[in-house]
Amino acid sequence: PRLRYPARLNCASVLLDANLATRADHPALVTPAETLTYGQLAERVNRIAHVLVNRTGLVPGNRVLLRGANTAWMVAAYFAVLKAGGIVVATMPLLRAKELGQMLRKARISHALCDARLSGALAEAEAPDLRHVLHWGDGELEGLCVAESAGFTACDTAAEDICLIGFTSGTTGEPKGTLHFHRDMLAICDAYAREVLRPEPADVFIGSPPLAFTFGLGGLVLFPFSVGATGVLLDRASPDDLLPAIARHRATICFTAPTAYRAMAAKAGEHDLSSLRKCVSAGEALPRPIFEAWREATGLRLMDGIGATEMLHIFIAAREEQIRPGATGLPVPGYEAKVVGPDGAELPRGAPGRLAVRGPTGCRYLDDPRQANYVENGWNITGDTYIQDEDGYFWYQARSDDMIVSAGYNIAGPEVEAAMLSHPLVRECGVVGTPDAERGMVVTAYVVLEPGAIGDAALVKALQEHVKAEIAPYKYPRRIEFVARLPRTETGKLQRFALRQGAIT
Ligand code: 3UK
Repeated sequence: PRLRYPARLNCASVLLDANLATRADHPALVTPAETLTYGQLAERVNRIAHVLVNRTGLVPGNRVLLRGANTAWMVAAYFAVLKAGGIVVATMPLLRAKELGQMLRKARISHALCDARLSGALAEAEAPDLRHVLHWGDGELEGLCVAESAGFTACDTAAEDICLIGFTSGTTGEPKGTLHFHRDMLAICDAYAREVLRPEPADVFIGSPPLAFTFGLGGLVLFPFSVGATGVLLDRASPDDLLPAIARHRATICFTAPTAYRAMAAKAGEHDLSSLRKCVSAGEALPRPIFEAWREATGLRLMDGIGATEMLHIFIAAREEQIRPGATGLPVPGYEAKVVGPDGAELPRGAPGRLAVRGPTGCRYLDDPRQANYVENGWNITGDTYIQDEDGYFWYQARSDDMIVSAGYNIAGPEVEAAMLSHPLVRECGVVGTPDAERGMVVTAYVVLEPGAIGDAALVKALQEHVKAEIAPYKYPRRIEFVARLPRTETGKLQRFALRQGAIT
């Protein structure tokens, strides 16, 4: 791919304004509340940018917190900040005052634009540098916009000016802010989207991830905009919301997490999903049974891809015709990946080790000593254990901290989960190691059953036998607990630390 960019560029101009010449009347965003063409969205962006500059004195480099659900105002605010040369700090809607305060202080945030429905937690957050807060949804920002002009000349930013601070959905410790450049926003479109996803201008993108999660930012906004296509934003995006929305909007490309595909596969027959042509799964490993269930339900091969907030978006994935079910895929063109040992030396094919990647995007933490843990000799160490096969495909094993060492064996929880999920009565499953006097750790499976199934001793036995028949018998879960639901983050990831601590209902 071409990943060389001019020394000065503003990603908002390149991704949004570039569509005005030929696609001004094409829908850019469709939401339950409104449809905005590229022309209409550009106007709203420009008015907000004027408000930021004229009313709040924003200067390039100021950091602006954005807080809202997936709406057109959120996207317009995002592009307004970028266009004015500010730095976006988008935050998850469910964050509370304490977490917002940590981010506001860490990134010394001076400005905030906030959906009025979510203003409470922001107002309570402790933030000495926060000087300007404006709300949309209650008429405040809307009113200020009316007085401003609809044209705004983009700030002449450098390609390597920071435009985004993405906070990681860290499970332990203080949240980490990852810094990304204007050119990084284009690089993920030119690498993953153009080379692997290959969208077209007529595509209609849909999905569940929040725009504050870079998976959602890319999949619902940057990728469609990079080809002048349409992004559908939903205010609620559970699997039960997503299914009818795909049918209603005739969506063609879907972005969500593996568990959502699993849930949707079970009900796919009740909806017209014939418009779909590509479905991307990321955020967590894609177990093969979910790949098969989705193929059976829709005829489509799920496109798995591993991404990370540190890397901005997906860096290992496969084009549909190259997919190997069960493998994550091949390095995205423009990226290199390898499996390394503790000393950083590449391991032979077939050996499990630490995943190392480098490419046009990479990890730069905002003022954080953990930078040295993530980047070693220019390679990003994502914290995942992988195997690379003879043909170059990468096979996910587990988060490196999640490998279970039981009686001397190394066991990857996700492999056991996939085996469990291929049993018809298992709806969801999380496998972790729990302490055991004799074996050090013992493989423990937390299981959500399909409705109507009864979690008794006979089923425990049947599930254990099922796993022993699917994978090496020593990996079978010696403990199985039936639970009503599994603890998940707002980005849909299983919270393994909560499972390990037994903090489940
Ligand atoms: C895990 C996967 C196996 C993996 C993300 C797409 O998930 C995203 O970013 P986060 O910072 O988490 C990163 C970590 O999540 N992971 C993600 N995808 C996969 N594991 N298979 C996968 N397909 O542990 C990784 O290190 O929340 C995903 C695009 C943008 C993103 N930020």
